[in-house]
Amino acid sequence: METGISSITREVIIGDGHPTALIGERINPAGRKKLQEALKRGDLEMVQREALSQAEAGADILDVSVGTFGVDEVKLLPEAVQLVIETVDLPLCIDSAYPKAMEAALKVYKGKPLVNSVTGEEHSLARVLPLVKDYGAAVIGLVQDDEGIPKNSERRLAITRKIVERAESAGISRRDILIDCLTFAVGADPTSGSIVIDTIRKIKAELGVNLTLGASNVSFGLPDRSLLNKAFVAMAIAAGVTCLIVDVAQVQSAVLAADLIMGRDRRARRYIEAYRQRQTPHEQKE
Ligand code: THG
Repeated sequence: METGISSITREVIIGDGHPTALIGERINPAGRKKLQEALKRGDLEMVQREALSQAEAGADILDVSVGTFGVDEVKLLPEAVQLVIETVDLPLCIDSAYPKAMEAALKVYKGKPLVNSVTGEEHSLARVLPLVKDYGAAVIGLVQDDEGIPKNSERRLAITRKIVERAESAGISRRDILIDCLTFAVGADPTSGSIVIDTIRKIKAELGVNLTLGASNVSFGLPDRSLLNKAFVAMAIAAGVTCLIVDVAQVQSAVLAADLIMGRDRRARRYIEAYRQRQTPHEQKE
């Protein structure tokens, strides 16, 4: 199963046998006061800087979210998308809970983006799936429905079945669906990590779709977040995710290691190349 996402000039293939695709999470005001204030003023300079630094760090795709209190997303999201596509040539993952803002952003995008996201809730399926179809996008499906987010993998799998069925009947190919098993902080609920790992395995075995994960949520509120995030991305890759929404600079080393261990980096080419780039000129001489 392969999902293709594209900008005008680049295509990223998500699937087994390919390196884990990394979606840079940092164009997102959640938990970031300065970015929130800038977005409220309509100032997109930080957005542009985050686009450049994440591309430099090796992101394959960039998530773009401007959702915060006091921002008109219908106006600002397309402006942010426009600026990011003028700044870097990576494909984008357009992140908004508002279908109107999503549509405004899809209108300015060029290529095949990822829509983040649809849920199993009726209102979401009804509004978002037609947009995905009309604009020829791919979509992230979240395992949430009108009853909420289930605490067990069987019901998360059932919501996935529903999303896949409804997307297929809306004319969207199964290839263009990525399922996100939804990560919550392990500091708040000690079962939230294992539910995700368990659900990934079940969905992969039954439906074969590509899977993504907003992995950084696992470490909210705990010290040494990067250690937890790195351990979690490695486990998620072993369980079968093919794409991750992460702080790329933070977890890339763990992703490269996990990809190599899981046979997704033939002849260790990417791992060795990254290792070489980390060496100082002095060490390289030896
Ligand atoms: N699934 C999908 N989309 C998502 C998420 C998901 N989009 C949003 C989010 N979750 C993923 N993005 C982030 C972005 C930032 C952080 C976590 C997830 C984060 N921010 C720090 C904080 O809040 O403490 C601040 C970072 C900083 O200051 O540098 O952790 O799950 N489909």
